[in-house]
Amino acid sequence: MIRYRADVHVDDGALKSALAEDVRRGLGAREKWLPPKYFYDAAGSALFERITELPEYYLTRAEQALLDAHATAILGEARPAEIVELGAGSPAKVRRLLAALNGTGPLARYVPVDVDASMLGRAGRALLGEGGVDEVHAVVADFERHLGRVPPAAGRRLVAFLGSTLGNLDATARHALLRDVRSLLGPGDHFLLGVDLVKSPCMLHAAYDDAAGVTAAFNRNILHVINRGLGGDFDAEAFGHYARWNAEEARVEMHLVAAADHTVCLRALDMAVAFETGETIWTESAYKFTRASVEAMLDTAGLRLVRWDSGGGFALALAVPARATAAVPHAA
Ligand code: AVJ
Repeated sequence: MIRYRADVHVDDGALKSALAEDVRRGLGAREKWLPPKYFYDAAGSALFERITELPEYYLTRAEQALLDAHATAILGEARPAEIVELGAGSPAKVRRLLAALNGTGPLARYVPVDVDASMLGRAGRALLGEGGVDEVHAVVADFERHLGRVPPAAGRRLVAFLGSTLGNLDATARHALLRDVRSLLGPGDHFLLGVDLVKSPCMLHAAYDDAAGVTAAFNRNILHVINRGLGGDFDAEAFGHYARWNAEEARVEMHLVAAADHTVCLRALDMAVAFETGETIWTESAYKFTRASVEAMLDTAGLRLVRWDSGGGFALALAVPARATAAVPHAA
């Protein structure tokens, strides 16, 4: 019996042309920007793992504590036969969910969705070896583009989107993603969302500008990714790390700041990018939420909040598909 399978919807060629397109647009703009998904090559993923262990970066520990405390109750409510995990990354989060299933037997199927095929393979095989799940059906795909490719449900479904990854998306992209999530759910299915909460600016700033400089290295790593992918000659050390809390927009903004006037060449794009001293590349937004903002955001996507567990400045929101709204009758 085949217990691990992977459907591949993004290959290296597709990833490379998406990178080329995004960099051409982002670095060609008057206010330069880059999408945060390009942080995560092998080095960037390792740096992110180090970030999760920093004293200032409370998010991962807070979410883990919430999962340890409440996963049994959450899964008792959702009673899933399968878990679809978006932007799965490391198996640490789903492992906590599986541990909470004890007694009700192994999960029939785990469907992780992520662009990193090798990470999915390692995580999938490890989870199968641990016995918490019968079958892993990995979907190598971009969760912002390919949620339509998730295989049909194999039973009652829980879609999980943890780690506050949703916070990287702006309001328009969040809405589109939540609509896609809604269409993955049938009656009786659930959506579990992990979100970071609005809190003191000092704590937020420290979490994104740690004393050991790991977040700075993580931020600069995106320039190495571009150098390798597009034949660039960025000197990552010529950029400083800058993080600011934007209270109006409820987001932490991360930037790279050019230390001097200089020009960078991107061979694969035949593009020269000029920087002035102090000019920035906006590399990430990390939106922060409240219970009210989460409830409203879910609501406009056809999802209804049914459970809210918060602590340590973080929250787990459990939602179900809202009843279809009645069709508006024709005016007489
Ligand atoms: C993985 C998107 C949740 O926004 O906190 C960590 C990435 N950026 N430090 C976050 C990140 C800077 C992280 N997420």
